[in-house]
Formats: sequence, C-alpha cells, structure tokens
Amino acid sequence: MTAPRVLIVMGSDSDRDKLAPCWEMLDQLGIGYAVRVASAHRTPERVVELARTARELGFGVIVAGAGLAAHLAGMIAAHTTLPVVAVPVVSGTLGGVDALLSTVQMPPGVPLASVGIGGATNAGLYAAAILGAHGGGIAARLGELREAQAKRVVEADERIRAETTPA
Ligand code: RP5
Repeated sequence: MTAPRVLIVMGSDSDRDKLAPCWEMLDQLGIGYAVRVASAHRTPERVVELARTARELGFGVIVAGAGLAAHLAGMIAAHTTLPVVAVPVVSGTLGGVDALLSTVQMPPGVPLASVGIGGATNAGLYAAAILGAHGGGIAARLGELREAQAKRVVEADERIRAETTPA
C-alpha cells in the first residue's frame, strides 16, 4: 500500500458502514488512505485542523461524508484548497435529501464536488480519478476496472438473451 493520499473524514462513527465502500474501493485500487471521525458541529476545531494540515501531511484529496445538516464537506472546503469530494449520507428521517442539499449548495468561491446520496463507492473512484488525472498507475487501474465492469454487463446481456429467447 502506498503512503496515504486520500483523507476520509466522517461526521460520526455511526457513518462508518456507509463510508466503508469508499476505502474498500481505494483498497481495491491500491491507494493509501487515512480515516478520521470529526464533526462540523460537535468538534468544529478538529475539522478545521484536519483540513488545514491535510496538504502538508501529503494528502491529495479529501472525502467527507456526513448525514443530516451535512456541513462537514463544506467546512473542510472552506479551510483547504485540496479537492473535496462529499458523500451525503442517509441518516434520520429525510432519506439523505437533507444531507445532499446542505452539502451541494456551496457559495461561489468555495467549491466541492459531491457524489449522490450514499455514493461512497463513487467517492473512492472519484478520489482515485483526481489522483490519477495525469495518467500513471492509478489511471491504468481505473481503466481496468471499467473494462471489467463492462465485461460483466455484456455477460449478463448474453445470459439473459440465452435464457429468454424462445427455442
Ligand atoms: C451527522 O449526524 C453525522 O454525520 C451522522 O450522519 C448524523 C448522526 O450522527 P450521530 O448522532 O449518530 O453521531 O452529523
């Protein structure tokens, strides 16, 4: 495993299972990461500290996942110029729409990118795409992954055709 390049921050330990697909994808791609819990509302100073020190610690991208009034990713983006990828998490009664809307409507000047509600796998893939933007091993591994998933769709298509085509 390489030195940690992706900092994954979640708003609560209760988000752990929902963010796990992100680091599982990074494991699959051989990309190093660190996972932390820090809350925009309960431990705001720790969030700021994580955001401010991430670049000097060698991280190239930050993934931030939180539910409810999900200000974590935006607050991190306010304290770093590293790319920030948000994961709106399903928590509580509004099915993640609360997290999505409170994440994505950032004011001009402080950007972040967001995957869909519960999109932790895509957050891992997008973080990898950022790190691999200029080619190299990560870009090659992402290409292989795309080819493998396309092959699975073609195989499924052939299977369903064989099973449903009348003799
Ligand atoms: C958010 O509130 C967290 O990201 C989590 O999704 C939600 C509930 O947190 P807990 O009350 O379970 O710690 O800040």
